[in-house]
Amino acid sequence: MSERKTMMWMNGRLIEQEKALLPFMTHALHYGSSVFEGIRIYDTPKGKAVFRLREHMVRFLNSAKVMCMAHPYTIEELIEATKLAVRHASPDSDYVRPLMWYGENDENRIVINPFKFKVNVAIACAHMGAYLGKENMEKGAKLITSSWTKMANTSTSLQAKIGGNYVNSILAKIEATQLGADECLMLNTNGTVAEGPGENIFMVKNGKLFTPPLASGVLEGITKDSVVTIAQDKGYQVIEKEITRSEVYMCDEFFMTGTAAEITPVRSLDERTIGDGRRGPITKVLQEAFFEAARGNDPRYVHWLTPVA
Ligand code: PPE
Repeated sequence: MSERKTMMWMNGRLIEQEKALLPFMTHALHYGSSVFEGIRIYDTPKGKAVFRLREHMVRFLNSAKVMCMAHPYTIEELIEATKLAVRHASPDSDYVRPLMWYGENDENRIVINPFKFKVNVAIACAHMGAYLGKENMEKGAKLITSSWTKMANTSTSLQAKIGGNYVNSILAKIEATQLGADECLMLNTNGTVAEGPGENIFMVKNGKLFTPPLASGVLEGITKDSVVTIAQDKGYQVIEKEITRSEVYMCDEFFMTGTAAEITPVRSLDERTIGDGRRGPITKVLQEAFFEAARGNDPRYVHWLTPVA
């Protein structure tokens, strides 16, 4: 067994992850005032590569902007920092977690206003594996509709990946787990389908793909964008429209997309079997094409990969 320490990047330098201890008065710990990203690392014929790194860093900086976080980093510096962190990560790492958060203030004051609090930035790597279980990548996940409504676009910035937003996802995930489901589907305040706790969603009906627009209360997913690109390149029509819960019961195929979830098929929602109750044919085509792209085997999409070697 290797004794190698797990390294991460924090505030400009590489440190041992076990030494990244945070003060109790960290603002983000009390109020969720952090922003984050999740990025995949794939093994490609040219070694380890980071998938759509620049797009993730653009969203990271936009999330920080929404939270009015003042930090000294350019996108180029954060890209280099990520590459450095990945190079020093343990070999089983397949996921990167950049995090920016409001830390302490100098006066040890407890206040919601974050402006006097120091902004920290860190990038750590970890092993993620198959987010909703390896066998569900073929079998399909079992979903319930959450009794928790997805927060509204008027309650918070849903296009920013803000730590505190995820309390909504945590409550939904707890419910799904307690009820024996793999994951849940969240409806928005209008009662239409938004997304999963950490995934965008796609419905297939009569050979066409449907996915909810940003107005439905969803994160602008980078995996979603990859799937739309691949699907359109294969000649499928992709339509953004509001989707009802019943439409999902009656659709031909349903799948979830996300950096962690990649493309995970769904076999049932609220005990209603979707399609044939397993990964549908279009889902399979898109899932295989996605992995070919992510693993650097499709020249059309190699620009999505940043080699780290
Ligand atoms: N919606 C939400 C709410 C979300 O958190 C994610 C990513 C997505 C959609 C898909 O976005 P993208 O990764 O850009 O395709 N969720 C991240 C966090 C998961 C976690 O458990 O932590 C992820 O997939 O990395």
